[in-house]
Formats: sequence, C-alpha cells, structure tokens
Amino acid sequence: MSAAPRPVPTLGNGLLGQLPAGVAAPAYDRAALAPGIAHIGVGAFHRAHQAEFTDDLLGVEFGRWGIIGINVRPPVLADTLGRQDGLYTRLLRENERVEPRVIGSIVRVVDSQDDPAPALGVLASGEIDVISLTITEKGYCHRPASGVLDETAPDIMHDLAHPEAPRSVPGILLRALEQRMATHGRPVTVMSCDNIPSNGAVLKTVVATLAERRGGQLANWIGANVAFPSTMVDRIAPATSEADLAFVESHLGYADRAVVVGEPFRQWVIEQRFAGRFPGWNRVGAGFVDDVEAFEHLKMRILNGAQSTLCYLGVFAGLEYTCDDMADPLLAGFIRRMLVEESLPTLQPVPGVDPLAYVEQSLARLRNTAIRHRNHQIATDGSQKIVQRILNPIRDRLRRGEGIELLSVPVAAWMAYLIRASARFGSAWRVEDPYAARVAGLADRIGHDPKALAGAIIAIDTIFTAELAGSAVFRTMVTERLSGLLSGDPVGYLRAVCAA
Ligand code: CS2
Repeated sequence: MSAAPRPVPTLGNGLLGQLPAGVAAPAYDRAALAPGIAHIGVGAFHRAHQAEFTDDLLGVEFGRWGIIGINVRPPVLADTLGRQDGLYTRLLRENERVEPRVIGSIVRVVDSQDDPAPALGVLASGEIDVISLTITEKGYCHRPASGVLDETAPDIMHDLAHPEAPRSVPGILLRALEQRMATHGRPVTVMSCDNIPSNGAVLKTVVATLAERRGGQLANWIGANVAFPSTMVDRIAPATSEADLAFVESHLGYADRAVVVGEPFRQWVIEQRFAGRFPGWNRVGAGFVDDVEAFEHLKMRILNGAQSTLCYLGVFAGLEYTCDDMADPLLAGFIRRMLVEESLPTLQPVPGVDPLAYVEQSLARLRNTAIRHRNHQIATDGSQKIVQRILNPIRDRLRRGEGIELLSVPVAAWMAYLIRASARFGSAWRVEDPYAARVAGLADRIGHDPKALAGAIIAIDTIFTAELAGSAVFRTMVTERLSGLLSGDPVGYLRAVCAA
C-alpha cells in the first residue's frame, strides 16, 4: 500500500519559521507591526511594488507602516491573502532566474465590494496616515483628454445623489475625508500609484470637484489637511496565472493563492508633498523629488507606449505575450524606430537618465521571456491609456510640425482592436474597455469605411482634444493607417509598415 500524499501546507504566520532555503522572509517582527497605510486596489501590481518597497523599509527602519489592503472591486481578498495572514510569495523572474521572497507588509485585508462601510472604517481611522491607490486608470472617473471629473459617469452620478453611500473611489475617498474632518481631524496623504499623467493632480481635482458639489466646509478642510502627491511607479507584474501558483506549490512546497510575479526592474518616484507622517521609502530606493512630470512622461511614452503598441500589433499577428511580440524581428524593429524617432524627441531631459539607454533598457525588459504579459491584458482599457502613452507625444510633435508616420500606427490599431475587426485577423476577442460599446456602436452604424469611422472615433472629445481632432495631418495619417488595417490583408499591411 502506498502512503497517502502529505497535504501541502498553506502559507501563513505558522509557516514563516519553516520556509524552504532560498525563500527570503520578512526581516522584522510582524507581530509587532501596526498599520499606518491603507491601500485601495490590492492587485498584482501593488503586491509586486509598493508592498515590496514597504517590506524593504520595515527591514531597515521598523515603524508603524503596516498596510491594510482594501478592495472595493473584485477580486475578494478574504479567499486569498485573508487566509494567509496577509502573506504572499513574490517571484522575481528574468529568463531562467527566479528569486522567491515572502512579503509581510500587508497586515490585514478588507473586502468592501458590496458596501463602502468596511473601507470607510479603515480610511477614516486616525491610525492611517497614508492612503495609497492602484485602482487602474478608469477608477478615477476622469475624462482622459482633460483630467477633469466625468460627471456623467454612472457611479459619479450616483455618488453626487447619495454621498453617504458612495460607489466610486473618488466618492469613497470624499466620504472618508469627511468622516476624518468630523472626528479626529488628522491630516492624511492620499497617493495615486496609477499610470496617469499628474496622477496626484487628477486625483485632487476629482475629489475637490465632488467636495465643491457637496458644499459646506469639506473642500476647505481638504485643501488645508490633505496632500495629493503625484508618483511614477514602474515594475512589470502581469496577472498571476495558475501556472505561477503551481510553480510555488511544486518548487517551494507550500500553497499560496496570492503569488505575484514581477521583473527585477523597479522604480518609484514620489513628489515631496506630504501631509503628516510619511514612510521613508527613499531609504530603500524610491526617489523623493520636487517634480515627477519628466519621469512620468519618460515612463509612459517609452515603456508603456511600447507595450500599448505591441499589444495590438501582437494580437493582429496572432501572438500571445509581449515577449512573443518582441521575438518577432519586424515588430521589435518597428517599436525601436517608433520610440527613437518619434516618442523620444518629445521628452524633456530627465535628471540622471540617458534617454537612448532608457529605450534600450525598456526593450530588454520587454524581451524577458519569463514575464508572461498577455497582449489582451495590456489592451484592456486602452481608451484610458492611449492619451498619455501615444496621443500626447503626437500632440507635441504636431505642434512642432513634425511627422507622425509611426505613432499613428498604434492609434489606428487601437481603433481596429476596439471595433473588433477580428474576422479580418482570423481570430476573435472580447474587448474590455469603458468605451467598447460606444465604439462598437459607431462601427455598426457607419460600417468599416475607414475615413468615416476614424472621423467618428476622433470626435469622441473625452479622449481626443479639439486640438487633435482639428489637425488635418492627424486625421489623414490615422485614416491611412486604419484603411491598411481594415484592408483584405491587415497582417501584410502591418508587416509592410514595420519593414518600411
Ligand atoms: C501595462 C502596465 O497593462 C498595462 O497597462 O502597460 O501595467 C505596465 O506593465 C506597468 O505600468 C509597468 O510599470
């Protein structure tokens, strides 16, 4: 009779003393760790980035900086981190190399998907000095083209009518700030860590607009007691797959439902604008600066611009991951040319950065075969990404009378992806984007006539500014690219553009 297989233990406090050799563990006493940070949006990126920086900080300078992780949208955290005392494994991967480490900075998780009360209880608490957010671009309920609050967004309309039971993140923040004002009055830093330009200013604008609509003292109190620093965050950390969970179980010998995989590269630049106590993340590699703008443009236009271009071209060419796109010499060659010839010249100098070296480093990161970042994942919510990654550099070039032969390709590719010109590419896909229905509706009404279709999409003024929509060069180039992509042989067209 063979022995029954030994059950695999689950990661949790009880396992911390018995981790396999080679798995790093928190270098501080977790039992003594009290919370000071509340984070909204505990996805892969937060676990691979801010939570790791915080874990580093606690190891060199222990203090009251444990994180309470809050989700106000799916997934539910109770089933994963909640069962593991907030612990999870972070795997850094680069080609063959794997570096596992258990991160301990998240001390508690709170699910507030159906009811804002649990989130509000944490955010309004006087023990919280920093509220950080990774809620994806669309979580800000702003108009991407201008950064102002979209007062027609359904959740915002709801929150304007029912501020005591908010659904949107800006509405939840406003309610929490109101409760802070009414109770202890302690200042707080509210820090966006999403990939939108001037993310702190955008967050401040949407919250302040709601506060003004609300009336009373709240807007003034926020102005005097709340800081909204902008940040630039960077680390490629794709959605965790079943294969990643299986890897931990088979190679490390324990079960972990909250594994996260990231590349070795990481960067964090934070605007020095704090209210009250703030963690010394600058002691562990983050940069505290007076102005983040140059850093965020560099990152969004180069690294993110490349990702958002490759994702569509890759889907059209039948490829699955960014690293597959980069293994295609034509696509890789096109991306390098686009970045060097068109995106890079729009950047202001960035202190301590050689821009060409930054391009090469970004391309090397995208070639990392151990990072399985799906093209469709990056294509998700493209309407919220394209402004800062592609349209702003286009605007800057047009103002200087420069050409946009290459940057017009991702604009048309985004359109072709959204109208699901899938039959033409021999594959089908579901579009996840707040503008999916609107663009599909335009395509149904107009058909696939490139000129009419490009014109109708460019007329969406929450994405395309009047300046861009009014540019004949822009319309002509995008129409030409869209005609090519909607032609009988879109892949052939792409190859011709890439090879040109
Ligand atoms: C990606 C980003 O899905 C996406 O939009 O472009 O998540 C990207 O991987 C990160 O910004 C890298 O820091």
